[in-house]
Amino acid sequence: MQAAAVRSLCLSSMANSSPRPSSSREVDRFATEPPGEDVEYGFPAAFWRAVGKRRPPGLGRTRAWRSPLRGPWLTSIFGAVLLAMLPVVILTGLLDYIAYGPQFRQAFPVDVGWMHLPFFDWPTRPSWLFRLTEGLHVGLGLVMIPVVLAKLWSVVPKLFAWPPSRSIAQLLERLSLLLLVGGILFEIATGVLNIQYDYIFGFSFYRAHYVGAWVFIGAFVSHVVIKLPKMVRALRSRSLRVELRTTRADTRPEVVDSDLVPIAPAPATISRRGAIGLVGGGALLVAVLTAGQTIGGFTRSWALLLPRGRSYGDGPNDFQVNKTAVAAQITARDTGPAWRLTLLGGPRPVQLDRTQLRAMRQHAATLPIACVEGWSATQDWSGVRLRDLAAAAGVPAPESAMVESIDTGSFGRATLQANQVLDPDALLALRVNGTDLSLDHGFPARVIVPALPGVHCTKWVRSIEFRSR
Ligand SMILES: Nc1nc2c(c(=O)[nH]1)N[C@H]1C(S)=C(S)[C@@H](COP(=O)(O)O)O[C@H]1N2
Ligand SMILES: [Mo]
Repeated sequence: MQAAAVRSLCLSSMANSSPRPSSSREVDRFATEPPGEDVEYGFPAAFWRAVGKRRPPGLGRTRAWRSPLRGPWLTSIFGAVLLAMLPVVILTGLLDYIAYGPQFRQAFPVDVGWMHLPFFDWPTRPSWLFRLTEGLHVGLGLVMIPVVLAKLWSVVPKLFAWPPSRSIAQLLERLSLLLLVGGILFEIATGVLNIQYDYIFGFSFYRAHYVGAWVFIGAFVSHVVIKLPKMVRALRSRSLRVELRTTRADTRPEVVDSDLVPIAPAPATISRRGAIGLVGGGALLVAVLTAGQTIGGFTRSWALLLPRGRSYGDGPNDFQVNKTAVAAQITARDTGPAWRLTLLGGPRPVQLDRTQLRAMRQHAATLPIACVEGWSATQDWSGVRLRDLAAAAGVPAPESAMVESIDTGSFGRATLQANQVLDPDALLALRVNGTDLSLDHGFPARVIVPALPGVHCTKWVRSIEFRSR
């Protein structure tokens, strides 16, 4: 059985003409380790050598994988693309955490102990800042999936290397690969499930995604430090321009000594440019099916991969609803004529009904709602400035403001920073696109603040407490 496999490998390699395995000891030639004693082992050498000699069946034959495309150059192409994308995904992810206001213990996860980041007040300008950081995080995170899969495909033989390592340093490096690969797959899986609203896991998404991110970041940084010189060398070993002109018929294995390069390559079923095109096309397809959720307009209907590519509402209120009034158990009684807005924090509470709010100075602003799940939608809002409400409450220069909703669910309250209350476009919105807010969009009143994460744009506001500290 095995002999037959070896024979067919030899035949196909002869058909391919290079490299030609020697007639003797073919089986050993596929092994990662040459059989001789010339292999270098680190401390304790005797141990590593003994491990190397006890090769379990099926392992250690990395070079028996037959795709002629596998090699350090192709792996490095995918690696370089990821090296460009991942820092953006990581940085925007960490920025999103800060945007949530960890100083008020309202960033998710709430309590990360020593793993928290230095806080700063999230700016309100430009108003599309959170739309950009969140859109990049979710969008690039999705677009990179085909590249991640291609990169893993390109190095999969290494998974079967034997001995698993030849020194303690190499063992640590390989363990870090476990965290690297496990980390990225975990972050992708939890991220995708979250934007699909699919909380099938029995743990907190936020905690898992955050802790997983740090595990991944650590492994990623060490991987880059270790592999960067190798990657640069590999990228220089072939010309991308030439590769993009090479047809399938002319596709040959890389001519370098590497675990990844097959000894007995099969004929190419796709050229390198074809493989790069396939992965690039896959990434582009994901981009097209995703970007609409934040670009909007006619592209929104292309966001097929995302459940909130759909819109809910009528006329001017026809844009995404995150949580409907029904889901939040908001009743007509809560929001009817008996509704009052209570302003707290001043000498005495102030109560306003909707007619009184409409009689105050109205301000209009075109601002996005940008949800952590990646979608965003820009609308024309109008209502009362939060700073006018602060003044009406008797706290003209608040340090923060706690907004509470009739909705007592987990997104039913949010604390705003001083700059988020005092920004001239920071609103308690009463109307959108020239008409009253619909119940689903937060009637009678909701918060809309430039660059504020969507989750803090509280709907069905009941009270605002302006705090002097
Ligand atoms: N009271 C309340 N306000 C809320 C929410 C909620 O669940 N309850 N969801 C928030 C989230 S996560 C987002 S993204 C925005 C979405 O606003 P929209 O449904 O009007 O599009 O509302 C925010 N305001
Ligand atoms: Mo959201």
